[in-house]
Amino acid sequence: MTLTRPELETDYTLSRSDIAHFAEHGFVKLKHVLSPETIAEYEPEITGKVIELNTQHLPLDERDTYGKAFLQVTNLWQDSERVLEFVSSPRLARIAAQLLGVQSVRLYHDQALYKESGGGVTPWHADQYYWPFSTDRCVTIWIPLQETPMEMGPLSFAAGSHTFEHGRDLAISDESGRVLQETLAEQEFPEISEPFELGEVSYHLGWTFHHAPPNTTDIPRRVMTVIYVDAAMEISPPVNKNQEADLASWMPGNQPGETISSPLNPVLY
Ligand SMILES: O=C(O)CCC(=O)C(=O)O
Repeated sequence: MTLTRPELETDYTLSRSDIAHFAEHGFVKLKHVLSPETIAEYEPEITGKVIELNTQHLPLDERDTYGKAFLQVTNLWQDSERVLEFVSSPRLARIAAQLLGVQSVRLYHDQALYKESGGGVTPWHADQYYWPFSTDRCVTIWIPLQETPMEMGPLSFAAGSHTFEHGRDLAISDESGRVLQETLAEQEFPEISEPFELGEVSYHLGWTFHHAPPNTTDIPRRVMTVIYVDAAMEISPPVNKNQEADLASWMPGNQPGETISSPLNPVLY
């Protein structure tokens, strides 16, 4: 495929300290991964697809906490060649493979997470609660499509919490927010809550606890995410209804015990 922006294909130089930071803290923030030009080229297509495919039409004050946190639109790549270009970027996938320390990564799925103006907190949680995977080698890239100051709700992390097992059974909810706020503070995991520059992205492991503040600005917080898994990942038996739903939606035709191989999970690097 020929990309409109060659930047999506070229290598990003990850330093040893970036890789060490990710291993130690379960996440890393990286500046200048995408240029303002690349973001400007893909943001309108991603935003257009979010508007077209969004199914959440309730006013904010009639939604639950999860519903207030963001508009969530998944696998945009299936609806847009342009989004497919962005999501299948070798530059972004190679960073994922290097951070995970694996030879090759597959796409698990993508999702746009748009925190509307007035949108609420994203409660504390770990993503892998939702995913039936046999190892922890899975990672999300969080890509803000604008500069993201604190008031807009940047993603924030409990540094080092990827090895902490308490609370891994909690879905995103008021309860996960309350319980984890208390437990993570007791454990003294430092909370890293900082703005994102334009072009800065984060990568976090499936078990790293994270949350985000509300968006108190009058501009929507536009974010694209891509989830990568070790290409050799074996599917584990689902341990909750959400994992059953994820297996059916994101790995159609695959069964527990198999290595991921569905048509929705191409190798990206
Ligand atoms: O964008 C957000 O507010 C939450 C994002 C998140 O939880 C994730 O990307 O795993």
